[in-house]
Amino acid sequence: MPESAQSATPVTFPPAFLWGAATSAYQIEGAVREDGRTPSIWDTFSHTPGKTAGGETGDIAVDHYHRYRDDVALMAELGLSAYRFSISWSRVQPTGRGPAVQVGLDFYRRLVDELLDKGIKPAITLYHWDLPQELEDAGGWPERDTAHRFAEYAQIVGEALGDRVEHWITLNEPWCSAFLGYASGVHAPGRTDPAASLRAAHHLNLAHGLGTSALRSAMPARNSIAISLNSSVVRPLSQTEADLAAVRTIDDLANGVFHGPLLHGAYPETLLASTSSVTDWSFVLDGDLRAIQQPLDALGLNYYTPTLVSAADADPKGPRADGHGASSHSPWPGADDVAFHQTPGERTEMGWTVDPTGLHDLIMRYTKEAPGLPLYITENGAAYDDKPDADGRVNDPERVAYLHGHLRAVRRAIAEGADVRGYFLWSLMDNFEWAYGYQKRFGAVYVDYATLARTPKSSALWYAQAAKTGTLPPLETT
Ligand code: IFM
Repeated sequence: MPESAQSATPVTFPPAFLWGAATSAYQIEGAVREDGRTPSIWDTFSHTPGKTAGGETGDIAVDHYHRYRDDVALMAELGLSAYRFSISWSRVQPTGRGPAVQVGLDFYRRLVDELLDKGIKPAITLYHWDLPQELEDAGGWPERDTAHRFAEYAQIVGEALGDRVEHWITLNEPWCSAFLGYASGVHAPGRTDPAASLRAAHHLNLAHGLGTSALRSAMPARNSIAISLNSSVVRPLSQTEADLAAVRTIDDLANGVFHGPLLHGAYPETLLASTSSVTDWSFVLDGDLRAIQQPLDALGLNYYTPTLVSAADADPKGPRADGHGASSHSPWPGADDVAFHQTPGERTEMGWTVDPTGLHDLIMRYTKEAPGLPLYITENGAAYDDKPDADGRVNDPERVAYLHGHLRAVRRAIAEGADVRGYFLWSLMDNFEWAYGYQKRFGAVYVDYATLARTPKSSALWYAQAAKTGTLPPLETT
């Protein structure tokens, strides 16, 4: 039976399950020049002509910096038990090094206090792609020093907020930072250098390891430290040896490059072999792998859609259908012999196929790969072309069905023994969708970009009912 199918049996989650929503700083805060904040790579990138749809930027975004109290009140009305947000590094440490700006930290102190006051657990992501521009000017993630700078920043934020925030995530989707930022260039800083992207991946791993140690030294031991990976569910077009080899190549570049060192203390041999024409990996220094493999308290999984691959046919230069934006440069170093295919089925506004079985498979994979490690779904959601009706209501039945199907997949995995402790829908509200600007709406809450007014969509009301009761409401009540 498909995951999205109805069933008469109520789908109920464990009582302690966290019902959350997620956002990130650059996508929602705005106020980019206030209180000492300096540009991040995303300010620079979005202000560079031709980099984002319509030249849109996060200058104002959805003005959360000024409206955070109302946004938290809305979360409380929706019955959320947790809220995942990220810290803008350059608001806290404008040059990416040295002492913190207290006024920058104060914004996050107020946000955290507001959340705690409403009984909502804050979950902090330290890095969601907005590297201080000064650090990029010094070489960015391909430079080893950036990992040390991250550890210093983690220490500052851990000391400031570790007494009241239990859930910590070092990095969000380092795959995007490394490969969309430095290989395909569709994300900031927009570089197209495959060797640099692999260096970046390693230094992001190192940043996670050094940052985790810094957080542990700065905070009470009860706090949980995790990383959020956008681990791909990579499937073969056919069962031929060549297509299965293509799966191996992409799985290594999407997943193994991170979970190898994080969970097992080594990069996969097959990854080192498939990328040998790109780099010799001599940037991995003695002791790095030990520094990276810090004990984790949890693993965050971000899932949207599966990836379908095969061995490349005679025309490997044809359009790539890997769903990661338009660029003539591949985000997959050393994988020119792999072709990407659209998975069949219904698609979201991003062109991403709706397939909850991928989420189930991902959870079960990490249940086996990292036995005993609690899992959180730190992002899952869909963009649709939502519009208010004549009465100002925003009805988004497709998103309700998406959430319903994926939450059922999570519940099925729990029933099969997976330790999934919470789910954060992406996103709380419509926001700046990176290179797509404001054209893709992922929010459960609609934002009118002319007035910045917030209106919960029908999916937010559906999700609120699930959060408040711990049971998925049937689809027909929405
Ligand atoms: O909006 C992004 C988010 O910042 C990271 N994960 C994927 C989302 C949708 O593209």
